[in-house]
Amino acid sequence: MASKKKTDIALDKEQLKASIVHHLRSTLGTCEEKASQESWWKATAAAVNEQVYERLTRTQQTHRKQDTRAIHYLSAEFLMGRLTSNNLHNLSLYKVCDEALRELGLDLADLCECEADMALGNGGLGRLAACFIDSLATLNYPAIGYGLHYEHGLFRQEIKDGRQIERPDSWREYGNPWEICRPESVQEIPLYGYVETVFSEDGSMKKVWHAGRKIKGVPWDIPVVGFGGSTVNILRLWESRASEFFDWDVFNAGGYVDSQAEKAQAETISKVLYPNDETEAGKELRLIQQYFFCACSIKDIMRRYKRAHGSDFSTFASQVAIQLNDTHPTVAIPELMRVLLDEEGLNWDQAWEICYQVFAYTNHTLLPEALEKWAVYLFERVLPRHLEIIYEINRRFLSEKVEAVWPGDDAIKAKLSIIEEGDQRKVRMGNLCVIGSNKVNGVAEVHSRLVQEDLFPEFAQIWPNKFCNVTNGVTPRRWLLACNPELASLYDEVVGKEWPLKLDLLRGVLKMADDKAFQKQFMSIKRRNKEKLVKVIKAETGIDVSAEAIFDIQIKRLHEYKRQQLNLLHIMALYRRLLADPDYDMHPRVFIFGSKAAPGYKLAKDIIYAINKVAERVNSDARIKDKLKVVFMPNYRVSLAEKLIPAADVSEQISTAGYEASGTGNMKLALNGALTIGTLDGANIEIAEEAGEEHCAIFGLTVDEVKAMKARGYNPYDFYYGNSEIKAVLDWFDTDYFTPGRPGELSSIKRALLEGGDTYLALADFDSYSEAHKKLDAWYRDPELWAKKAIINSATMGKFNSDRSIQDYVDQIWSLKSCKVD
Ligand code: 26Q
Repeated sequence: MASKKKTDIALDKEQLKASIVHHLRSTLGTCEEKASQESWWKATAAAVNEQVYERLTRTQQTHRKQDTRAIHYLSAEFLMGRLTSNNLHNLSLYKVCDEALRELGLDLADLCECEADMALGNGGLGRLAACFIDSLATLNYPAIGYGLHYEHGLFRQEIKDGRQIERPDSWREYGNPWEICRPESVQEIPLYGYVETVFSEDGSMKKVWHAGRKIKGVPWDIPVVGFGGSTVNILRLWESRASEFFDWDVFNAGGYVDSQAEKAQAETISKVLYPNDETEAGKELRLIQQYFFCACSIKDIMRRYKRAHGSDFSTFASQVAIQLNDTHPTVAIPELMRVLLDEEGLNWDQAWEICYQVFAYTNHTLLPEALEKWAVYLFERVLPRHLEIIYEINRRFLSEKVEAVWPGDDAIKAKLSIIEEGDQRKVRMGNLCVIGSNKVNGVAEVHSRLVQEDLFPEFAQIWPNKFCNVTNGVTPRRWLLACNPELASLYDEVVGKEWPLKLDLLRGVLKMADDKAFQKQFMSIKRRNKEKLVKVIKAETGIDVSAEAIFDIQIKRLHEYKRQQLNLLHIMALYRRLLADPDYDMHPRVFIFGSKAAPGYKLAKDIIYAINKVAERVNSDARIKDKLKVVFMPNYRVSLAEKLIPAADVSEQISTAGYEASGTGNMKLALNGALTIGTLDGANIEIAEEAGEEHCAIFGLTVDEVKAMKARGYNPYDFYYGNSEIKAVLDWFDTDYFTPGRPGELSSIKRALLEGGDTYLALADFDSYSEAHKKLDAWYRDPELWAKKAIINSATMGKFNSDRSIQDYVDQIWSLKSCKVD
């Protein structure tokens, strides 16, 4: 700080102004007269960081002094988005900073726009991890997030002639003020090579892994500021570098160019995030990424433990909890075994007991193609010692656990084995996770039930108490307080300012749901949020939409099971109805999509193309008098979600029942006053329970009905020939109505729904979806009824605070103690 002494923790406007100007000059090397917005933003971040670092140091001192048990959250993805406004809010500095900057002639919201999103994740799973570390810090739990410091996050999406183009994301090209490099905590990670069995004179045997390569792991710490600001935890992301040792060897041998190639190879590991959100055929680089960040993290955990406890591992499991965010970090299990056995000299039983106590696993998907498997030959080449350890884990599991329950049953053994036999033998990471963890959880009630009953039924029979549920949540600080400031201050007035910590307090708003004046206030906030979005839509797409219309929003990754194609079919049906009957009675609607497709997922990209082509045709058709508009917002990401969600009237949550593990966008949208049109899937079920099913537009087959229909043998042609509207809409895809002069460009969608068998039952749910939309339309035309339902939805979302999820993890799985930092 420029003027006051460094340890001052509260900050007033004048101090903040002075600090920002000080950093503009001495950190950014510029001055008020010529500084760019970018420099002002970085100077502001630097001023805020003075507060952050002070609290970070205090947090670490407190945790070290009290030698607390901590949770280590391992995740290949952390979808953090922007940090500036979040950090200011969590430090209670947003308002002061806003005023300080205004007096300097600047606008805080504009400066926040300078920040690139930290898009180190694909979607739900990565964003969940980000909400969870926010909640952990807010609740003062000792916690650290571990992941990969990708140079390029999720690709930037451009839309060219209606098609998705992927461009590299370079979030830190011009520096990121929120990360701190920690060279003092670098790790060295072995890869490849072979395992030697060494016998010592006393007859004991030891395994020595002679690595073929070594990679350096450089940690970057992102401070995670809890709401209220007392605890600042860290997110530690590992960047891969060439190890100097190896470079030097090659270099001395005259291989300067080769050494550069080796360097490039090493740096490839953390170069880019895999953009697939459900599947990816076993790529070597992906396995190395996973091992790299897990091995760095385990070494880091070991170092910290040994600093406090030396080589006495008897308290390791009471100090360390490790959560595996899906199967992506599974290799941490055999890695911890390897370290305990080969490096610390524990015997198998001691090492296994520790591992089993330490690990827990969260499952995020039931899709069979999303369950990770690695070819045994690949594993053997990259991680030879780990494969040996996995074989031994498997041998003991099959001969002790499985044999005890199903003696002599080889079929069951084959099914539960970590190794899948066949032409190509594979390591099943899901099975390894379940066997090596003391708890396994799903992410919504129905999902957790299916994890036990359909995905891992035999494991649940062996260990009935291992399986549990933790319903997902979202941080209300980012997803209401920061993104919807007007609604946030309205709630401050009604229920007081504690709701960002105790979201259940919003139920206090229920008493106002029938109050006409309150309804007006609530809906005028929605209206202003919509007007802001109208401008964003115009700027990003050139499309004119009216805030009078219903804003109907589907924002999520593009996947057949999420059924954007069902939404599109319905839009086309509406369009057809409007063309057939110019007086067709409906309130004007704007359908808004935001979605990225995995680059190799052909049909998903075709659906994006179809949405854009239908949009072009509909938006320019004067005959329908602006009753229908379709908008595809390019490059959907956290910072765009923050603009879309507060402006939504309708939230599309239309996955085939049994396929969406939970969903979290559904929670954010309802919290901001959108009504859900949704299936009884994932957390939709719990949302409808909280809000009351009568305040949602629930439609479609249930989980059991989906199963029954599939068991009977679902035939999409029954719906094609049995429903003239479905037939007409599907046949439209074969014409050139939306792609003038180029018929057939959209036919792949029709094909997938008919010849392809309509795996996700879009046609089966079409009618009931269409009826649900009619219901919403009727509700909207009664403004008081709509306002009441919107208020009730928002006011009843308290359960979906990620603080509640974290408390559930603490109570059921982690048993942590909250640790107040003075
Ligand atoms: C796997 C192998 C190779 C490459 C990539 C992947 C991969 C990457 C990301 C597989 C899955 C994911 C992400 C899954 C995901 O986001 N699942 C979502 O998790 C949310 C949080 O629990 C749920 O709300 C969603 O329902 C679920 O779809």
